[in-house]
Amino acid sequence: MTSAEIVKQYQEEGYVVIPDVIDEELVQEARGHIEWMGRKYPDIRPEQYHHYLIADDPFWLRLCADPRLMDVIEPFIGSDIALFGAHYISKPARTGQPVLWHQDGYYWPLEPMEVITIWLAVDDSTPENGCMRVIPRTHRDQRIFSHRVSQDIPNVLSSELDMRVVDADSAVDVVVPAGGVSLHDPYLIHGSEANLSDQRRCGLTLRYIPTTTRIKRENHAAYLCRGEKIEGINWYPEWPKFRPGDHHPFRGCDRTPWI
Ligand SMILES: O=C(O)CCC(=O)C(=O)O
Repeated sequence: MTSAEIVKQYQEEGYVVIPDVIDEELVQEARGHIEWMGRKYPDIRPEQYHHYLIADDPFWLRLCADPRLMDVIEPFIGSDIALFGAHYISKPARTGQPVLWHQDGYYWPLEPMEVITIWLAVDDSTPENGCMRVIPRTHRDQRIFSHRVSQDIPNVLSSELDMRVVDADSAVDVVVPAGGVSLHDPYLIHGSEANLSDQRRCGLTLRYIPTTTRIKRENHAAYLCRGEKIEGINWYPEWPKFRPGDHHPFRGCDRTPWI
């Protein structure tokens, strides 16, 4: 697919899949990172490795700022790019929790809602192990529907979209091979099933904003991944230094810059 075709499909359907974005070695490093996180945070479910944990995690930041990911999103949001959110949703085999239907924009204090998600497949993501499912074209009205707290079954977000607006029969599976990505729009209705298979399904969902988008949440860290930040808009803490023994080791961790 050409870059123009990727943009067109994203604009028309609300999502697009791009296989083969990062190399196998980086995928392996990300898998090692997930295992390392499991040891470091034994009390956190692996579907819940959230953005706040990135502040002291050089490998995670290095992964999020990978130039191949930046090249994918630059046609959408321009060349001044900040990371606003990072969340590994690693669904263990057999017990992986579902993500109920939702729209990301419902959760985000962004002004304007100019943001794009890259969902990076750390494992092959298939219908069997609980790949993402989307309802194409539901982003078109740029409208956020009501959501409610939902804890009847264990689920990653503990909330869901008002079911009256979900036509689950029109949902499609977003199959992404490891190392590939899918992109989706903040207004698109999407979710994923539980993982009852024997294969883990790990994905890293990354939210990027142009540096002109304001995060209206106090002390929410943004990380500049390409280009320039704007004074007075958002808080950019310093990136952590790699410390052997404290951090997950990776290619280039003893150099600056890492990539
Ligand atoms: O990883 C999943 O199953 C769901 C991901 C998702 O909802 C998102 O990236 O916005």
